[in-house]
Amino acid sequence: MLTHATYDTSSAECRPACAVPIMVGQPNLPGLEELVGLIREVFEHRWLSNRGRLLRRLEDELSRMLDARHVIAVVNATTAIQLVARACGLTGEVVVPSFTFSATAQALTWIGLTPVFADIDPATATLTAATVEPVLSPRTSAILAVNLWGNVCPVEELAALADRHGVKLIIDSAQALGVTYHGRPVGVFGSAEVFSLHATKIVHACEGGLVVTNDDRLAATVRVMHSFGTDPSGVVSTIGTNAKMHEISAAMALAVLPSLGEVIEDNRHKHQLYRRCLTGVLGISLREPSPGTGSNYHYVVIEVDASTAGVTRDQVHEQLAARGIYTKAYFAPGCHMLPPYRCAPHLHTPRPVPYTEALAARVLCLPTGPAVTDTDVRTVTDAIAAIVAPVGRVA
Ligand code: T4K
Repeated sequence: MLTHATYDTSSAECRPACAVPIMVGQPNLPGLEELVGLIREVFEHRWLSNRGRLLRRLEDELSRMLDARHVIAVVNATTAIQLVARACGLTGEVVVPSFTFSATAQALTWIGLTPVFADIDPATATLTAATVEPVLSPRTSAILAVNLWGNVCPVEELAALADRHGVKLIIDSAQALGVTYHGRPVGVFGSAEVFSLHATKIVHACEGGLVVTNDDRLAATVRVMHSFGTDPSGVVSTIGTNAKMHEISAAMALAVLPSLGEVIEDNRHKHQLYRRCLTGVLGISLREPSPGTGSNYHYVVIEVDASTAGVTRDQVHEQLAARGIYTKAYFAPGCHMLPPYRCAPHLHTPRPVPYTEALAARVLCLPTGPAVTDTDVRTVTDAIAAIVAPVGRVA
């Protein structure tokens, strides 16, 4: 079974397939000059943190882009989830997909909430009302849905379900910046959405996160909580934490942000190229965005059908790595199988999650983004075809 373990690429042995490692998750780097220009501003103003001008500029630009009343830039998406959970006053259980990055669940456990895992719709890899309803209980205070790989979950039916049961709907859009849902930018669905600006994300601040909401009260509470519980008059009016984003991170995000549209177009092009090059490779299918989603194409996800391909997903992953091509099984195993949760299925997994388990055994994320060339895409797909051989391709 694959884990979320990292690897040391400095010692990676590169086989003839590629001279330089081709890696999933390589950051979208801005022009150095743009970044230096922004950092120069930071130096000129001698203002490094605590709502500096670059941070305010970043929040304003994102708020316009997402058509959202409030964008609060914070240290990372994990903390953003915790801030929203605290500001919403969540208690007891929160329903989450098992099929997500472990941070979604860990963020809750770390603040004393109990993640309860629901299964996903295998077509979209997101929660639906039908998968959530069976695990709702009198202790449920929220549904935390995830827009995985930028696939937007069915927000209307989840919001209706949440309303019927008197619980909150919060959305983990860590992977979904730049995504639209029926033409509208994601960001303002549910009570709040959170985004990640981690280095591996389409827009990043090295490390960073966003809370986005149209709810004035919720935004005000998150703002107070993210800065030691200090209200606008300077009084510590509640218990908070320190989740402030600093100016150098804001500079990085501001330098990366202008390229977002171009990067999405380029990602779309690479997704199409992957589709063309993988057509006819037996047992390999490329996942497409879910209906209604205007994807950022930041995650190129294939499924390996071992019975047809003759190799398992883990074998494809390992054999690609042996050729200097680094992929990730986002997300295997499902969170319900991670040791902290596996040991207490009565608390976390009241119902089986068969679609999660099936998908977690098949998926593999392939390299894409500005650091990956068209030639790299062909190198990756040729390698996959060779691994799947001897049957390999059909005409
Ligand atoms: N919710 C969801 C649905 C998420 O996907 C995430 C984060 C969160 C919540 C929490 O967001 P944050 O609190 O992080 O803001 C990476 C990221 O660390 C993580 O942010 C991200 N999701 C997750 C999907 O991917 P790993 O464990 O896969 O990272 P790692 O070190 O194995 O790197 C992934 C690939 O990127 C490798 O091929 C190496 C490459 N890489 C990485 C970094 C950091 C680079 O080439 N350069 C770099 O600087 O978690």
